Parts: sequence; C-alpha cells; structure tokens
Amino acid sequence: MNYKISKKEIQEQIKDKLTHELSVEWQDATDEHYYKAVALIVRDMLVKGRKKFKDVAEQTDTKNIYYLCMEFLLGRSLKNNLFNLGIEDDFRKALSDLNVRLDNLYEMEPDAGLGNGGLGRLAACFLDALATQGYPAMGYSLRYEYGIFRQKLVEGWQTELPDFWLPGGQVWFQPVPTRAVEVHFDGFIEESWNNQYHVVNHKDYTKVLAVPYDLYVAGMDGRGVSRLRVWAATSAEADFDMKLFNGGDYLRAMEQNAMAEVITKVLYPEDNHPEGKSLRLTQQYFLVSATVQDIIRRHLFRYSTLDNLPEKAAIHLNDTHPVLAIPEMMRVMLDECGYGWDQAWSIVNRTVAYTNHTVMAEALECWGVDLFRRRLPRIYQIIEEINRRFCAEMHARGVDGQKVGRMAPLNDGYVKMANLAVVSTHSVNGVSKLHSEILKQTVFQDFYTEMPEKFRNVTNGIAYRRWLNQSNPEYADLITELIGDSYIHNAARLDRLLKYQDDKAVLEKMAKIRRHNKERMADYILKNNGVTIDPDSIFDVQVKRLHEYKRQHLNALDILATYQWLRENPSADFTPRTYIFGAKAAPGYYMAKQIIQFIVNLGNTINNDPRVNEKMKVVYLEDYRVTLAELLIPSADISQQISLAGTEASGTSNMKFMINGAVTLGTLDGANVEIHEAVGDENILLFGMTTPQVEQAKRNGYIPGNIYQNHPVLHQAIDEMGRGFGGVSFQQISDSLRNSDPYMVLADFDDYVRARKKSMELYANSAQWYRIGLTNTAHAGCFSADRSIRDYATEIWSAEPVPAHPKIHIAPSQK
Ligand code: 26Q
Repeated sequence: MNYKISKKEIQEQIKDKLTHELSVEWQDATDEHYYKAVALIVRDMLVKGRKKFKDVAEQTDTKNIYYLCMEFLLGRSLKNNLFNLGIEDDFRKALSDLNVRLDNLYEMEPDAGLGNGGLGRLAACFLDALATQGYPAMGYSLRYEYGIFRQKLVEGWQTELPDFWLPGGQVWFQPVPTRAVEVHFDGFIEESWNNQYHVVNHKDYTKVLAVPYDLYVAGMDGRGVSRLRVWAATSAEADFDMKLFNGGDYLRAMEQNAMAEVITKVLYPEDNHPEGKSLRLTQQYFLVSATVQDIIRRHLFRYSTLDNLPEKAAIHLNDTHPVLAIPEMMRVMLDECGYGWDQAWSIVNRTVAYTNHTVMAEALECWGVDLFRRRLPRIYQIIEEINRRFCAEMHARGVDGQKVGRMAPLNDGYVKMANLAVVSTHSVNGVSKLHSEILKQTVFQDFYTEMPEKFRNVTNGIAYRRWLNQSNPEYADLITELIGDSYIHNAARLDRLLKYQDDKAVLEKMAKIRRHNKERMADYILKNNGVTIDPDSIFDVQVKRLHEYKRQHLNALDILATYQWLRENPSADFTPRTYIFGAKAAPGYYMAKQIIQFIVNLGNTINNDPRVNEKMKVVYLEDYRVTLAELLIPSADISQQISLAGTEASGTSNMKFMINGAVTLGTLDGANVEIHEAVGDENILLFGMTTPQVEQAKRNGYIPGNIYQNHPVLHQAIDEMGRGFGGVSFQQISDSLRNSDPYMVLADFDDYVRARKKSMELYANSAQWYRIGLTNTAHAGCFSADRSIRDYATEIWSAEPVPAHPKIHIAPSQK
C-alpha cells in the first residue's frame, strides 16, 4: 500500500479539516486544532487502508484474528501512525510551512491509558505486529471514559486523579452506531419444549446498548491495518426514555441512562489482584457479549453458517478477563442459531485459545456463584452444563474425584475463570519459557497431566519500531547507518551489529547518543521534580507497576544501605548514580503506597544531604505512563528486573530497555531467563535465587528474622526505615521484612548488592559498557512482537497472513 501524499495535498487537507470539522480558520488555529486536523487526516487514510486490506483478505479468504482484552494501553497514536505509514517527514515539512511544529502537535495528544500495565501494553504492541505481519485482525475492548488514573504524589503519598482523556483522544475513534448491539443482564430464565426444541426465554432482563468506536493502527509500511473496536455502554431504552420524559419522569429516565453508562465509565486500576466486584463482572460480560455478537454477525454475513468458524476465525482470550466469551458463544449458538450442544461445543473449542499472564494463585479470577447467577442467569446455566459435562467426562476417564474438583469450572461456590478457560479452549499458553513451565507444574498441573497437548509457550514481544526507532531516533539512525534498514522489518537482523562490538568509533557514538538522551531526561526531571541530576551518572531505572513481588523495596533498601555507608565514608570511591523509579500502585494497595512514600521520602533526604548528594540522587517520576516510558527508556544505563524468581510471568519493559542498549540487572525470572540465553553471562548482571532455590528455601522454612539479626548492614537499614524519613515512619514495611518477607528481599539482598557493585566497575570503562549495550541490542531481535505474533499464528491460530498484495495508491483527496 502506498500512502504517499504531496505537501500541497497535506496543506489543503489540513485547512479543510480545520474549517469544516473544527470550525476554525488555519490562521487562527492553535496547536490543539492542528493536532486534531492532522489526526483526522491520518484516520481517513487508515480507514481507507483498512478497507483495501480487508478486501484483499476477503478475496484470499484469509483467517481473521480476534483479540479480546479488557485493556489496550495504546499511549499516543499520531507519531506511530505517521512513522509506520512513512509520511512523518512529509507532514513535518507541510506543517512547517504553516509555521507549525509537528513535535509540538505530538505533545497535544493525551495517552490513551486504557490499561494498567504489561498486559494492556502487550495487547497494544500486538495490534501493531498483527498489522505489520499482514494478519487481518480486530482487537476488542471497552471505551473507558476514564483510563488509568493520573498519579499525583502529595508529600510522597500517592493520590489518584481522574484521567478524562476523551477530549484530545477521541479523534482517533470513529463511532459506528449502525453496529450497536444489545447486552442483557439480570432477569430470569423460562424454559419450555416446542416440537422437541428446547426453547429458552430470558425474561425481565435489563437492556444495555453497546455502541462501537473504531480505532485503526497502521502496520509498518501500511501493509496491513489493525482495527481496535471498543464498546461504549449507553441506555438501550431510547423510546422508553422518551415515554418517561414525556410522562414527566425526567429523573427516572436520567437514572436509567446513568446506570447503563456507568458500565464503561472507568478502568479498574487493580492489576494482578482481582476483586469480586459486581461492576467488574458486568464490564466483562458487556465486552464479550457485544464482541461475540459482532464476530458472529460478521461471520454469518459472509458464510451463512458457523460450521466453518474454526477455519475462518481465531478468537484469542488475553487472560481470563474475557473468558465469558465461551458461554456467550454457546448461548448464541444454542438459543439463537439452533445448534445442539455437542456441535456448538466443538466449534467453540476449536476457535478459542487462552493466554495466562500470572502464576500467583491469588491473582486467579473467581466469582461468587450468587452474584454471578443473579447478574447473568443464562450464562450461569451454561457454565453449569459445561461443568457437569466436564466432570462427567473426567469421572468416566477414572480421574480422582478431588482432582476433578480442583479442575472444575464450578467449585466451592465459585465460578473459576481459569478452569473455565482451560476446559473450554484448544490452547493454553504462558508468556515466557519459564512461566509456561511453571504453569504446567503449579496452577495447571492437574490439567497438564490430563491434557498435555493443550499447553504451549509464546514468549512476549514488543513493538520495537515504537520503542526503538520512534523513541530513540538517534540510536536507530546509527544502527541504520551501520547495518542498513532491513532490521526495521526483520528484527533478527539486529545481530549484524555484533561485528561492531569492538569498534571504538561506534561505541563512542553510542555513548554520545546515550548522553544526549540522558540530558533530555535530566531536563524533564529538573522541570518536573525540581531535582538537578548529573547526566554522567549511572541512570539506574526501575519502572513498572508497584507490587511487592516486583521488589521495588529491595532496590530501595539497597539505596538506603548505600546512603548509610556513604554518609559515613563521604570520600569513598563511588561512581555517581541516579536511581530512577516510576510506578503506580493500585489505589487500595496500602503496602504499595507506603513503599512509594518510603522511596520518595528517602529520596528527599538523600537529595538534600550534602554529604552524599554529589554521588547519589533518587528520583520518583510521577504518573509513569507510556509516553514517559518513551522518553525514559532510551536514557537508561541499567534496567532493574528484580522480581523474586518464579513470580513475574514475563515482563516486557526488560525487552524495551534491552533493545535500547541498557544492561539488565535482574533475577532469573520471566523473560529475563531468555534475555540471559540470548546475550550470555558476560552481557547481563544476574543475581539472586533461581526458582528451584526459592522453592527449596521456602520448604526449609524461610526465617527473615535470622538474616536481619546476623547482618549488620541490613539490620541498620531496616532499623532506620522503621524510624522513618521526612517525619514518617515506615514501620509496616520494616516489620513485614523482618517478620515474613513474603518475596524474600533479605535472602537476595547480598547478591543484589554484589551485582550492583559489578555494574559500577563495568560502567567505569566506557568502551566495555557500550560493548555490552550494543550486544544487548544485537540480540534483542527475538523479543519483537512480530516474532510473538508469528508464533501465535503458526502454533495456535493456524493462520496465514494475507499474501503480499499489489501497491495501490490512496491519497486522502481521492474520496
Ligand atoms: C482482574 C479482575 C478484576 C480487576 C482487575 C483484574 C486484572 C487487571 C489487570 C488482573 C490482572 C491485570 C494485569 C496483569 C498484567 O499486566 N500481567 C502482566 O502481563 C505482562 C504481559 O504478559 C507480563 O509481562 C507481566 O509479567 C505480567 O505481570
């Protein structure tokens, strides 16, 4: 597909959009107007590109991929689309003639923060890769009016502000009211028999209307375009409302509206910690019911039967959050399409696959049966039948009763979402090699013994064109200068960098670029934190959601111990270091919020202590989000990936840092294991227990108090933590470390300190440091989302991309 557009065309289009859609003349328009005008032009191009792509997909009868996820953490769209379509320079020049700077327009765009962290960002990266690889794909999600909250730190304490992103963000979304569908809740089920047909009647239900909004994501070179369809909830009772209005019952009419609209009002900000809230269940069913109806409508329109659904469509469940798609598909096939159970079940099973993103038992979703049955009576009945048949089959196979209970979708008064997912899908995968192995040995062990053929691994990947080319353009240019630009399509080619490992000139250029990126970051920090940092210091970065298992407090504890030591030895030899944190905590996660405040207050103390503050600085970045990650990651020297082994499913920022040439300081957890395999011992700083060692230590009876008693450095640090900083005591964190230390911070402490010291030695020799960095970039190719998507396509979806198609000129003026 060719998206070439002349400067003159761009300028005409912009003026046209400004006048006709934004009601402002170009001479009077602000950057915000220009941003919206450009976004609308790009959107038009994408809509046309998608149409062409869809036409080719249909002509070639290519399988469709449907990716269901409660979260898509998109960040900004404008730069990504201009870059992928290869028209960024054209727009830059056209705007410059109008005295407008494209880079200023980028800043006008709010992040679409429709996700919490890793899982939602992965979904966004996959849309890019699906398009680039040429798979016709749709993501399905919800149009939250408020995305992930904006974090404000008040005296170190996290407070949450609403993220009303729609005013600047909605230009990317095209409403499609003709495709709205109804979703039904509550009520009761009436069953009867009519000529041997089982008739199911859902009575007295509450109707909610799901209205789709579509956003398009261009793949590299615009070969393919992915569509993300998000559903907004609104009252389905328009005429009923009118009756109420006319009858004077204004308030009741408004109330009904508000009740419907609350469903897609806000993203739940808890990750890895589900709570059984009724509204969350409502959101989940709302997503899957609208989505399943949409998929089935599309399929029937084209094929007039669902018999061939598994050949023509793959439906992917990103975690258990959309798992109710399974009973919903069964409902539509049984109650509305006249299928019998066995045939419907076979179709569903062969169409749907599931990815797990967590190993922690407490993060597995389950719903109390009472709530579930009341809200979703028909879906509950279907789950009961799935459960009955599954248990019968297992009993018939001679499986032990207790084991059947552990695997059952319904057990102990709960709907077990992960069990429902494994029972009902043809494929279950983890997101890194280690994680996929752990799944088979722990949470899904029973299933693995009964149905080993379902289990796979697909290691996560990143949209590296965003994370390398767009966010670190100078480094990307250097790479292109050295090895050409084929790596932009084929990340594996990055390995051609290896031959420059010992090229002093190249390593010096790399150092210069890093230094430049660090200066940019230092400017941001001065402006936002009021802290001056030294761009020559080591930038040691830990950014991710705040969770005890991710062990930000291990990092902080070492900073405190280092501070104590430097305070006593102010003239000691110490390479200056800037410790950078960024993390949001779930609003109700009290311990996590205390850890944030501990880091902030400790940082203030250190930054203001003249004995040490030439050597160490601690910066807590407020409101860490996609756009801030894009600024920060290219400036990092060290990537902290320090979760307790066996707890982080994969991690994906580890891959983003790596491709930008940072050195991983991490445990053998998640995808760090594969990063280590890729780069070798010399190019990573590993520390800490391995997963089997963690298990062994737990079996031996881990007693953190013993370590505390016998370790003067830790003892002193934990005691000072308890006494507090900035007038706040952090007794609860210090008590937890001494008494239970569930994530074994104390056990891994010494080795962490050792690895961090080693990083200082390596950094001292610049050529050595950048040699490691370049080697990391060279081996990062296997962590591209393109590769992940090809793995999904071949191993799970049995899907082929659309064949390369003829180049077709589309210009926005050719309407
Ligand atoms: C569930 C029910 C109710 C409310 C919230 C949730 C919920 C929401 C988000 C549960 C979990 C999440 C997000 C999980 C997540 O981001 N997991 C991360 O997924 C990444 C992509 O695979 C991995 O790299 C990370 O290791 C994993 O932690």
